[in-house]
Amino acid sequence: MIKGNTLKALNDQVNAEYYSAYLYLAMSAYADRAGFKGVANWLFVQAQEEMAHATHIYQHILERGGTPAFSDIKAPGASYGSVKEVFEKVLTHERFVTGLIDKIASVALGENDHATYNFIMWYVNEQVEEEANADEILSKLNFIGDNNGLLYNLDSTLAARVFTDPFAAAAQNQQP
Ligand code: OFO
Repeated sequence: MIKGNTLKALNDQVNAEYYSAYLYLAMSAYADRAGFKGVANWLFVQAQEEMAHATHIYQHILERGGTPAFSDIKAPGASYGSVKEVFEKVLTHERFVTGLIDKIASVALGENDHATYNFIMWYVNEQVEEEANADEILSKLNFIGDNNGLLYNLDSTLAARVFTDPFAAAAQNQQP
């Protein structure tokens, strides 16, 4: 049975994951309107991943006998000055989320909830990837500078990203 502080931290994280989805949708909309369809695609896929994270944590709360609690999702900022600014904000946000995930791990251990600790380790690893992905794109943008041709190439590369449900394989393994 899940305990109070761990339950609160997980419920807060469901909200944070939905906020992440909102944020990336807002960024995706900016990129789309600005003509960067590949960047818009990358961010839209990122938003889909965040929603998958939110529902995965929600399911863990239920599985551990907790009650999901819902709170307002903050509106994200919607105006950006450049694609580079977008990815600077993606990286800053993912670093912030890493801090939230680390805190859940500490709270779960403090309440002897090894099941939640084990569960949240997936996110600890995921955050390494989330930060690295944003960092890699930002490094490329720093290299590109004002070169529109290179920016166009990067946009084309980001158009190839496709959403794959990170939990689909695990769900299939649970089928009888
Ligand atoms: Fe849910 O990983 Fe980004 O925020």
